[in-house]
Amino acid sequence: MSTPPLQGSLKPYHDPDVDTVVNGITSGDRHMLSRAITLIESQKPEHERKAHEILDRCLAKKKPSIRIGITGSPGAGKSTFIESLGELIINEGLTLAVLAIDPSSRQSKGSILGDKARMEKLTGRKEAYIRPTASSGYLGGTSPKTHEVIVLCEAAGYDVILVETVGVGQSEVLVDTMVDFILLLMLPGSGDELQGIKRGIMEIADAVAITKTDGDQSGIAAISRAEFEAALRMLPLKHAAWQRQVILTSALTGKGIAEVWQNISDFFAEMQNGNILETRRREQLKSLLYTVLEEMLKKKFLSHPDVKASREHVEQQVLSAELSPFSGAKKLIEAFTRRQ
Ligand SMILES: Nc1nc2c(ncn2[C@@H]2O[C@H](COP(=O)(O)OP(=O)(O)O)[C@@H](O)[C@H]2O)c(=O)[nH]1
Ligand SMILES: [Mg+2]
Repeated sequence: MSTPPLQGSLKPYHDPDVDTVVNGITSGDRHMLSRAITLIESQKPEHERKAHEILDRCLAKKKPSIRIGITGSPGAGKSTFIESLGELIINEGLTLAVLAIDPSSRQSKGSILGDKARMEKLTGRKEAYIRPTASSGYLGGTSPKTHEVIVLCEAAGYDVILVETVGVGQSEVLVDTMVDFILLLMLPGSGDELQGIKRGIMEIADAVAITKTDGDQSGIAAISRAEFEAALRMLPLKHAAWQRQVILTSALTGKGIAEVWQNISDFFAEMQNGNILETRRREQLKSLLYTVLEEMLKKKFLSHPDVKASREHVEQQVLSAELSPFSGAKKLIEAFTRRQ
């Protein structure tokens, strides 16, 4: 005697199949979109498998979007700025997905200053979808998985995707392989940061917005603007056809927000000439392919039983100068390739 297939009737509710999720996403069901993103972010192999099936199906369905990265130090005003820019974008009749940095996450360096980062105004709008990014193991709120989340949001039909990230080394390089336009937010009076780490971030920025230029910050903001303009002139152009602007803004008063949006619109108009955007997106995909491949290989390598077994011993040999780091690495590679 066989038992009736009870499981089949329960499954769709608890664990929707790939078809249900994909159809949900493309018909604008936010709940399905959120579920798919959770699967993408999961470390469990069975979730990963399903996530990639969903993702591959969504790739064919994604619609063209404007992808914008918003980067800057914690407290620079990114979340507040996104809320202000986001409202403007929605009022233009566009829909918006925000991949935000979770303010409660210390690892992704969310602002400790504020719950403003929760973006209450945007959260209440049906045209906006806000998702805090889980960036396990990554600084700055961006990981290679962010790209996958972007693809899902595009399949869901969002016109504009805003990615909030903290400018720290690896994260801004990574975000540059995922978005079309990077807006760097800087506080007034932060011109002295130009010498150090911020230089690298300046190089990948397509525009700089000086934030919080309200109240008594106006004087110092003008000086900052001149400093940033001078610094940008020293850098090679990122795109031959694009001169970066420095814009004074305040999310509090709304100053400069329309100017930023105009600048972004001009950029897209310029980049659509001669297919620059399309060519760049292809290069980005290639670069991402190798980033992900590197990650996968590393994971596979470090979890290989023979590598695991000899790793500590080789490490000791290197530390006691019995082996050079080069020979040590070679020995581990040999352990890895001996038995696949
Ligand atoms: N005066 C002023 N304060 C702002 C402005 N934008 C943000 N802030 C404040 O700066 C703090 C950090 O902002 P937040 O958006 O969380 O920064 P994030 O860490 O870069 O996302 C909060 O206390 C905000 O209220 C602005 O335009 N003017
Ligand atoms: Mg924030």
